[in-house]
Amino acid sequence: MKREEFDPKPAFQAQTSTKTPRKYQVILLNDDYTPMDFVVEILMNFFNMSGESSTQVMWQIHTKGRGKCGTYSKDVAETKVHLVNDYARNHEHPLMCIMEPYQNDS
Ligand code: TYC
Repeated sequence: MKREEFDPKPAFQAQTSTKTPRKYQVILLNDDYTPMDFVVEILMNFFNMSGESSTQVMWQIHTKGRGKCGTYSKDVAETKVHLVNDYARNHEHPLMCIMEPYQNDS
């Protein structure tokens, strides 16, 4: 091979990503049946909120239709969503927990 034909770049370059991984927001949705105390208990036990913050967030969900519980990595958000929905179903409440990609401006 002539010197000028030699391409020093490897055909495949190992991905050394410096991008920060996407975060996800865990959200609770309002419904007409889940008791308020149960929602406060969920916020305290699964999202480590104080009694006061839990009560505020519960009221926000009750009046606005939805509320943020926290922002986590994908794995942690998925786990929280599963744990909360399973816990609610085991107690026969229709409470819905979902996750959404975190938007910086939201
Ligand atoms: N709206 C429910 C009620 O009046 C309370 C509630 C709050 C339910 C928050 C779900 O995510 C929720 N009992």
